[in-house]
This record gives sequence, C-alpha cells and structure tokens, in this order.
Amino acid sequence: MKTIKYFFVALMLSMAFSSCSDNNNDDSIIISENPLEDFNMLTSFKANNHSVEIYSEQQQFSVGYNELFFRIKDDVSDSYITNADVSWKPIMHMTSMMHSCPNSAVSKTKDGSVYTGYTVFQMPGNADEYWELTIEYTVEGQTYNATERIEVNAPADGKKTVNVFMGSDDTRYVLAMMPMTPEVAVNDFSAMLFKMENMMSFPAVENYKVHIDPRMPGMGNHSSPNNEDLTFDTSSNTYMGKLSLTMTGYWKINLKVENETEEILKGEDITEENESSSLFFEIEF
Ligand SMILES: [Cu+2]
Repeated sequence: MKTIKYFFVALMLSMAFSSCSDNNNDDSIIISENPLEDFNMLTSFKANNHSVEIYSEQQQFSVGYNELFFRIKDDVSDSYITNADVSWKPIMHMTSMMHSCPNSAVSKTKDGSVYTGYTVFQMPGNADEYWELTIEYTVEGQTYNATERIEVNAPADGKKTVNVFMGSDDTRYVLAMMPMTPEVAVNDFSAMLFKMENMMSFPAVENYKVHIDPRMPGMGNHSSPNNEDLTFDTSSNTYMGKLSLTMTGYWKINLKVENETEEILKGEDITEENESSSLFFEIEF
C-alpha cells in the first residue's frame, strides 16, 4: 500500500503544480492519467462492455500472498467506473473438485477508480487444473459479473511462502508469509493465518501465535539472535514479529503454530536430531 499512497501524493502534487502554473493552455491538463502505471498489468479481460484490468507490484499471479489492484473501464464511454460496489471470488477448478482460497473483501482506494484486495493462492494451476477469478460489481443499481481464467504460478524463485496444513485439532489451516525485502538486520516479519472452514470459506484466525526459528541449513544450521515470535495484531489482522538475518544467503524459517490454549497445532522444535520443522518459510537474498 505504501507505494500506491506515495504515488497518489505525487499525483496530487503534480496536479497542484500544474494548476497554479502560468501556462493557460488547458489542453495540457491530463485528465486520465493511469494511477496504476507503476504497477504491472497481470491481465485484462472484457465482459458486459467493460474491461477489467488487474494490476500488481508482482510480475504474475503467484502462489502465496498477492496484493492486487484493479480498474473497470466502460468501453462505450472509454472511462473508468468509479465507486462501484465490488466483490470477488477466486475459484480453483481441479479435476475432482473446486475450492477457493483465503481472500480479503475488495476495498476502494483514494482514487475512486481503483479497487484493491488480496488473495492467498495456496497452489498453482497446471495443464488440467486452473484458477478462475469472478468479479461482481454494482454500478447505478445494476450488478454485473465478469469471470476470467487466470494463470497462477509457483513463485519464480521456488521459495516456500505459504503452508497448507492439518493441525492437531483436525482443522486445516493456510499460513502465508507477507511480502518483505530481507536485509542483514532485525527485519519486521509478518504472516497471515486462516482456517479452512470448508472448500469456499477461509476466515482469518485471531489470537494464535507463530513461533519462528530461522536457520541456515548450509552453515551448520545456525540460528540468529533477537528474533521475536509472531503475535496477532488486531489493526492489521496479521501476525507480526521480528526476523533476525545475520548474513545473506538461504534461510529456512522453521515455524510452530500455537493456539489460544498454548497447544502446538503444527511444527516441531529444532534439535540436534531434528534439523527442520514440518512447517517453514524460505528466504534467499
Ligand atoms: Cu487446488
């Protein structure tokens, strides 16, 4: 979100400057600058005489957490629809079943034509199985649907940033790492945890705890000092903690998920005999 906020500030500043310049050539006023031009357009598709354009900072729809931005253009008037009521539903069509994934509600940004939300794809598509995104939007009392197949790929670097697991409470969970830019430092680190209520519903889980134990398997499985386990933050709905990375290279962040009654639902301690937890994220930088 930071990037887009800065971008809007920059856009407003540029408009302020252009409006108080002496240049009285009104043609120079840019009416329809794309507020998402610094982002990558992942797909664009047509339905109901509208074009739906989906953007991200990422290069592709990727397994794991995806923050997405989109606009809906009225192709007849060639203008973007502002302040529509929008919702969405990602569905994966597998050979034997269909399922959704954790995803947020869609919210409006400061630019009325830009809508945003996140999805956590827990698996990639393949030759026979694919994801489909349905966007439902209401404009002037009329509700439209637009559905398109999307390509969800494994992360380009092959690193694990999402875990789907069965807890010892016989509940299935999805645990996703939030994007970060790792540095040799004590980094802010966060994750989101969802319960798989059924194939279509993945409510966020609050007030659990995610223990972290980062290790470098290639270097005697050493750890690092000053890590902080992830605890639930109500304002962001994420689990936040500190990840200490003492050098560049490959790190395996071993995890344990603990519920409200301090019971470990999944994950193991790292010991001489056990060098890895069954639950982990990976970072290489
Ligand atoms: Cu699937």
